[in-house]
Amino acid sequence: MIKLWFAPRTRAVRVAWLLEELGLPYELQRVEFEATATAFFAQKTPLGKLPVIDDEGLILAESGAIVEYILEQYGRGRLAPAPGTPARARYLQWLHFAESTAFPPLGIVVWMTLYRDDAAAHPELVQDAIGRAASGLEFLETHFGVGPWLLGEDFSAADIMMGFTLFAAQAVGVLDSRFPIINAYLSRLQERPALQKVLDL
Ligand SMILES: N[C@@H](CCC(=O)N[C@@H](CS)C(=O)NCC(=O)O)C(=O)O
Repeated sequence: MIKLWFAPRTRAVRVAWLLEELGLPYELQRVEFEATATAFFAQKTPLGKLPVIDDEGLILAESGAIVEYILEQYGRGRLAPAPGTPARARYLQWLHFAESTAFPPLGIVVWMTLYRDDAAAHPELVQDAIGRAASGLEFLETHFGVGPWLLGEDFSAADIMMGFTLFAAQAVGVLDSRFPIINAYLSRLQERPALQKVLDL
């Protein structure tokens, strides 16, 4: 059974959400999130970060890699279009956009305003990160498509990756009324029973 090191409001939410959507059994190893301004890899997990999984001795970090690994091993074709299809290309774009492009400026805002105590001394840095975070959201708002999910009618793991990024954008106040399409999308995500279960963990 997969063991998941988990703390609420961290990227571990993505993995628990995926496991719930797939209906896979898993063991939750709860840890207290260590918020720190100076050190990284300081979480009480085998690789110092959240999330980490242990699948029968295979220890893995990186939420996107974990999501892809679980789908390859246990997905049986669910929650991801087949390789070689046009939908797969779009799936890969959003899966990686969520963590690689949209999240980094949000991470800087969180780091500056929550973990450090000198944000007031660097307003230009915070404003720059907020501006870049908003640009990422503009890209998503513009290229979202017809919905209801990123790939249209088919909910996929790309929605799970993006959902957590949008929670962070909402938490730092970037996801405001400039983004009606994304706000409606986030509301739909929040209605999914699998996510509701994870938000209660
Ligand atoms: N790109 C990684 C980021 C992992 C990450 O930074 N996780 C945060 C929690 S959401 C963490 O462990 N922060 C503490 C640290 O960096 O030491 C992923 O998607 O898993």
